[in-house]
Amino acid sequence: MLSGLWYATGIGRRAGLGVSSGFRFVLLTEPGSPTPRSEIERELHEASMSEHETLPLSDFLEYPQPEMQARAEAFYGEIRRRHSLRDFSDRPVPRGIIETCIRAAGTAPSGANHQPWHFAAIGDPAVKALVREKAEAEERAFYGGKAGAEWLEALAPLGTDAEKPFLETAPWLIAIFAQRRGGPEAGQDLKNYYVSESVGIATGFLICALHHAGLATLTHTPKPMGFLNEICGRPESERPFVLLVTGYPAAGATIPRHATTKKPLEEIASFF
Ligand code: IYR
Repeated sequence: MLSGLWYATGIGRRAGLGVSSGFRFVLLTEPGSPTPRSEIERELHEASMSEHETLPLSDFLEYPQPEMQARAEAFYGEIRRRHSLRDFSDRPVPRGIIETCIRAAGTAPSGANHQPWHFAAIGDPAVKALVREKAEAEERAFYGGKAGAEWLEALAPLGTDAEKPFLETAPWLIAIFAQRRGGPEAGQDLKNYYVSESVGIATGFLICALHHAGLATLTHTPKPMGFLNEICGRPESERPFVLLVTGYPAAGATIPRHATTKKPLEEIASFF
């Protein structure tokens, strides 16, 4: 009989404290208690795990299996039409579309649900011009030799160079920042976990959301891109993760053939 345990949980409930408001168990055992401490601690752990609030899973949709297969194929058909684009049109894209796509990205799973990301959407032509200026300065050094021969050779089939006119032409640049510290609620300063993984997943969601909405994208990574902190007014504790360029393709836009060859299933997957 774990009287200490039940006493502690009883206090928590009476005081109306939930786990989310920082409830802590206090071990209240008499010296010489017949229950070993390790057992009490195990019970306390289990009790604290079951203290978290739950909701019924109410929005899962189940499909008959043939429909699942058809849906999987339809999505594959959709996503394989996404290509990294460098020839953007200056045709405007309403801010509301970008906002909704960012909301979609914000639903991504993250370490301890800390959502360690910030999306700075740049539509102001003067700010885009500044981003272009700073990015091209870094890229000139990169393509001028800083990258090293092997990297430049790997990039050759893409035909990229230090000129980044799309940074001004495209209607939106979304600078994505990874937050080392934060928390599940705004204004917190806790340690974040699996930051790169989380921000990578959210970026993937954003790319899919923009594509699904009918926009082209480019994951652009000027290196280094610390200048984005200054331009976007983000603190040093945030690391620029990627600059996502989005908008409509220019008339007659092309893509490098090299980027369209994808590894077959047999090469990228194994089943056990
Ligand atoms: N940051 C450069 C170089 C570049 C690097 C990789 I890896 C790419 O897949 C593409 C480009 C640039 O954006 O041009």
